Amino acid sequence: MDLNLRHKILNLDCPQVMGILNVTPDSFSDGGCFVTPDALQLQIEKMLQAGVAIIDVGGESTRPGAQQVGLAEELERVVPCIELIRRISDVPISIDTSKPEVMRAAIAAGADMINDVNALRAEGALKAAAELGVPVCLMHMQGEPKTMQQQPEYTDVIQQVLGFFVERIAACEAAGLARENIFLDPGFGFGKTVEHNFQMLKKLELFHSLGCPLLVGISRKSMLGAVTGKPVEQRLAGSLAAVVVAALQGAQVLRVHDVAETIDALRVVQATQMEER
Ligand code: 7PM
Repeated sequence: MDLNLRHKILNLDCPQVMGILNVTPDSFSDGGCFVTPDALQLQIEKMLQAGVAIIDVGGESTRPGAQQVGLAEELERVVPCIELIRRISDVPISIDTSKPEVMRAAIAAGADMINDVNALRAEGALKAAAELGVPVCLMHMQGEPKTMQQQPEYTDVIQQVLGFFVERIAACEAAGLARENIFLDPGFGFGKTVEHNFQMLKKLELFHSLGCPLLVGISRKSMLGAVTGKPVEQRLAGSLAAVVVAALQGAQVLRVHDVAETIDALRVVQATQMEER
């Protein structure tokens, strides 16, 4: 199965790594240390060197409890960053946003796909994505970033997330988006308890039932802190274990902070899965 991105074709038969590039001064894992152009370029080059498949550029902090970012500020953060990547590489770029104006500006600046934690539910987002005609990632979130971790409740988290996907895929198709351009993401940490998150990771395979490729973002998240007792800057080993669990269940794209380390872990998974062994 291949995915057509404007700057490259991505082979989804082996797990691909999406590197996180936060351009937010308050981003939780990186403490805003990528916001100067030099530091940003260094981080981009590091990911490229490691062999990243997609770079996910985000200028709006989606951290639980985070304040919303204004349109002008978000544009000022992400557009120069996308232009910078495009000057040095043809690596596929994803824009992490919920705002239709940012989607349009990012794609015009050279981005190739849309990653929306709001699953194109914002006013005008569905229309923008359909007109742009690029692949999209629909992520599940219960509630809103400000309050979603207050009391997440499900009777059956997997069935409810699947039900949400069914509804959003239908909305996307009605708006003219092609189904082969839709990634699904269960949204680890977005309106879920630690238990909900591990139920989803354990049965991740079930999310393949709708026929769309899966994108998983689990890197450094608090569910890993909950079982290792480690603060965010010491969650690499936990993150790699979680990525392996997801890859063994066929997750096609893994969204991570630590690109080089994740690629090594996935190479070991792939070597184990080679036909001739
Ligand atoms: C706190 C909690 C800070 C979560 C930052 C985050 C995802 C995403 C994010 C994801 C997709 C992070 C997240 N998470 N997009 N954006 N899937 N598609 O770890 O899981 O960067 S923000």
